[in-house]
Amino acid sequence: MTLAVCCLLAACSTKETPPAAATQSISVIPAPAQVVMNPGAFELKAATPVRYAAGSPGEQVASYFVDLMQRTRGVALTAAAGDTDAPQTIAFVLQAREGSQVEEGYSLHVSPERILVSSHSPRGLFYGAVTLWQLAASERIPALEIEDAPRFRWRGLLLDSARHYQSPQFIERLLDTMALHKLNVLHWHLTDDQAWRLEIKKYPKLTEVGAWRVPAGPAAAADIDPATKRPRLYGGFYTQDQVRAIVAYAAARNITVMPEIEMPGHASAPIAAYPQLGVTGKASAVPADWGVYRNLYNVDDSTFSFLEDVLDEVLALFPSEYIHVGGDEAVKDQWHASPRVQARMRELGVKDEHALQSYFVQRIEKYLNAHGRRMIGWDEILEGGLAPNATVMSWRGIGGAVAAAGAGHDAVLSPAPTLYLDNRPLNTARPPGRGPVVSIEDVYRFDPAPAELTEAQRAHIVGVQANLWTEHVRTEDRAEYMIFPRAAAIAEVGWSPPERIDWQSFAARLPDQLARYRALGVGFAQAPEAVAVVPGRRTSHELASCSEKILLSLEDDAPLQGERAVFLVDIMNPCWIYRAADLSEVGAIAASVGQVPFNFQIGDDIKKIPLRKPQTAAGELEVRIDGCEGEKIATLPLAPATKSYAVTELAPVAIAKRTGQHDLCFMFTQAAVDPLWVLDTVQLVGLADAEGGAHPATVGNNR
Ligand code: TNX
Repeated sequence: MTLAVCCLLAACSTKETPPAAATQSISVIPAPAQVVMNPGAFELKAATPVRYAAGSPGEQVASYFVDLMQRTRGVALTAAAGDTDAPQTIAFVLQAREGSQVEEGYSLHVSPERILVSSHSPRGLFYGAVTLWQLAASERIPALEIEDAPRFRWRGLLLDSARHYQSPQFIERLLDTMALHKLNVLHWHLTDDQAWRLEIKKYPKLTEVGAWRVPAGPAAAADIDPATKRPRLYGGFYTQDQVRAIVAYAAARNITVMPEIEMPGHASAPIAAYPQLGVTGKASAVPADWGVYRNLYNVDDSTFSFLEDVLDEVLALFPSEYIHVGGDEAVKDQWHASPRVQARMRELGVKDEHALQSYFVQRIEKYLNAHGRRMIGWDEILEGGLAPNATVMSWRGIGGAVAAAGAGHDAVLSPAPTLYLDNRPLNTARPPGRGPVVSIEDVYRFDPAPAELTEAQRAHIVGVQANLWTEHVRTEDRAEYMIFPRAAAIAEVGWSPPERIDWQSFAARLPDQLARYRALGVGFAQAPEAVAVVPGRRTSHELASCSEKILLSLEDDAPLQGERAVFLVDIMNPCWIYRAADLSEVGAIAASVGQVPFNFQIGDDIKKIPLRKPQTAAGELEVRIDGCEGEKIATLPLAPATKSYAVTELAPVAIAKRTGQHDLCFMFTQAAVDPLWVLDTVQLVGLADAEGGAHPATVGNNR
């Protein structure tokens, strides 16, 4: 054996990963790369000095740590410059380190005598402080040695502030909590069809017009603003001063705020503000539907000048190396139909609309590169030819990342549905969002090193990101609920080495993470307390959906103030099944129903929604037995519900006596898709009640 090999082996054996049991005895998320437990503990007291070398970056980190301890543990430590080698101190020390120079790495040594957090970078020091804060849940901090560094350099979270607006205060709190997960990229989705939220000085109408919309539906249309005598507008935007403050706040927590300015699609709001940017030239209001609009930017030079002007202001605000330009879901119909766009395509010599999107994106990339930045876009930017230096954010599964990495490009993994936090987090909960459940375990089990990739291609995976889209996430409380604790799972996937990824271990550490959220005042999802079941009554979330084409947990559009109902509905096929209903003692069926605006841009798919012929003008709720093709056993007229924007209890309808268990199928008849009728609850009314003509036992509803 040569000397070199000996050394190599020796180096390996000192770095040998300790047995899993050693890491499990501390409760840190994300799990550190290497932990060695030692005997004894450091006793933390309020009098324990927190030290850093005068004038070093340790100062900022030390005061961050002290503040955190005060806020969350009520311990009043004091940070000061001084001797970082003194006994019974906590020291934050920036030191040149040999060996691995991973930018965000750190060491944390706890002995009964002292605590030393050291790193060769301020970032690493910061993460060491975060780990120490997690360990300092009690006064006895176990003696140990941690050597830690992230697996990926991109550990992101997307916040969609376009579909719904969140306050700067909320965003700062989110940044705070992200930092405590060692997440380091906030992907800020600032523009979309439904809003433009970033102040651009040169184009004031982007926010004067583009940041405001009339929400969908009759309840909002009837909500007249006394000041304007028009329907009240929903919206808001971020001033450049606010953005600068947010970016600085993030930077102090080692988070890069990466803006996304969508193009060439998802652009209805800017086109509403400046119709000359669009293809049709027609003026229209900022729309309030979800889904995919056909509106695209045109490809005139003046439009590129506009985008470059916007980017100039964006670059001045955001130091982020990467600028996200969207690129997703740009349906090409308008470009295809426009003689002007087609003429421009011939001039440019591009063969089809995909190639035109590629031209569009490459032109923007050149501009960004010339200004020292890198471009990133959703995986559609691969279509028609990828811009030469672009990084791909893979959302339609991981195929985009595989293709990008194969072509030598970097990629971030952010696949739907696994890393899409707009999906419901728990089966037992009914927040508005996408219907299919993505549990914390689903997120945790996401593999960022897919077998489809060769070793060389894996090197192009720069990281992972979870996305909170907010079509159905109207409030800040709900945003937190959707993000946490699933963000803890993505944080560990992005940070911890593969040999530390262990669901059982993570699940065992989760209760401590939830305790941290409580200490921080951060909302999170957890299984609700068991609610008393009203016999025979089920909410839409407790029924089976007949299909899951576009399954949504959809919030009612009314009432405008106060609590609203939430319905689980497949908007492509509103149809529910009450499985194995025991009808032996049932004399009648009652239901509560809602109607919501059909505000979904789904293109020609709208023709696929089945419409069943109504018997009366208002339509009916029909109940069939033994499946949806079975005999109709009850018909509940919708007329009483047409007058209410919110939920209406329909009177029970008697059914013929039956025995045994049957699947009951609930479908509406209606002449048009809008409004969308939805089931809130169904109730099987006992024979005694039904015969007495009584209404069903009063039900608490699911609001
Ligand atoms: C698809 S993800 C989108 C978003 C939606 C999201 C959830 C991506 C690049 N585009 O515009 O918000 O689904 O509905």
